[in-house]
Amino acid sequence: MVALARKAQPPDEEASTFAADVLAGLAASPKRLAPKYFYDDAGSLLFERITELPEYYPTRCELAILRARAGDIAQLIPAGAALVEFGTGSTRKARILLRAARKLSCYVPVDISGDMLEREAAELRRDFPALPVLPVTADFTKDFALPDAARAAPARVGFFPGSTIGNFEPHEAAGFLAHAGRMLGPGAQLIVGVDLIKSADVLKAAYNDKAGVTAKFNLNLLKRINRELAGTFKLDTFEHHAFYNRERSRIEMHLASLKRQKVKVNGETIDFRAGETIHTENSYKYSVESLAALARGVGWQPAAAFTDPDQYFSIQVFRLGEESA
Ligand code: AVI
Repeated sequence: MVALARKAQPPDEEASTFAADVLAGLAASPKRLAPKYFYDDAGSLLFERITELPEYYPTRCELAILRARAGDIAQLIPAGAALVEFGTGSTRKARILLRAARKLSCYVPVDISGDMLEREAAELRRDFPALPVLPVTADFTKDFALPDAARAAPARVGFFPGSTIGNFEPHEAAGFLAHAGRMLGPGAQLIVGVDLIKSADVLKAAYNDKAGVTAKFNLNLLKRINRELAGTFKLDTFEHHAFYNRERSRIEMHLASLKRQKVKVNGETIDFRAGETIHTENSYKYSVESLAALARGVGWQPAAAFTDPDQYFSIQVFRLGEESA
């Protein structure tokens, strides 16, 4: 599903980047692994299961906002604009916008996973026969070439749902927003789905589900290292930890070693103290204002913000350029 900042590179290079990143992360203090590595095939399926969990509200809330407010969002989109989705996994959310915004000139889903993109594009073409669907296989965090039709459109509107922005460090999130502005160009808009700051109990429950799917998702990273990098992690000696760091407005996910132990990865030995953790993910939560401040800092002006009745999640629309008086 989410292809967080993965590299568009040949499989061999991708494998050696994974190996180098894992070894560097496990040699660091504190130990860390990048969340982009969660999403192998098994991890992507586990994430899909997470989105259906009763405790995991973000996907449900975002879909509800999109369904309720697609007409309002569509009204903000200039006629003839190209819709560019950054990191499209499934097109489920885009479809809601596409149904409401009938005057788009084309839809450009961008993702690292070309196979999935082509499958989704074929289905979309069947369901929206009048809409040119122009997939681009690329790492959406890096520069990529937009199709001619999107470049020729009177404006480009970015779509970045799923609170994927929350998995970036704030400086990376600002960097991504600036990059999106450069890619989309003058007159652009950006529609961003962002999880909101809320009660720690609701947040903690969402990342510590009773069925243990999030724990499996987290531990799957060690399984992946065992499989792809000759790792010797014993999964029953590591435990999923997820907690809310209030000062930094983020859920942190860690894998804690239940004992002192040595683990091998690609022939290198890594020592763990009992209780030592590998930090695997941050999921930052924003307020409407704090995201707007970040976006303003790199040239975007807030145009609208939509939330669900509980104010759990938001869809925020930004425009490039001067703030209107
Ligand atoms: C993809 N991303 C927005 C999810 C999140 O909530 O930060 C990933 C996730 N991690 C644990 N559960 C879901």
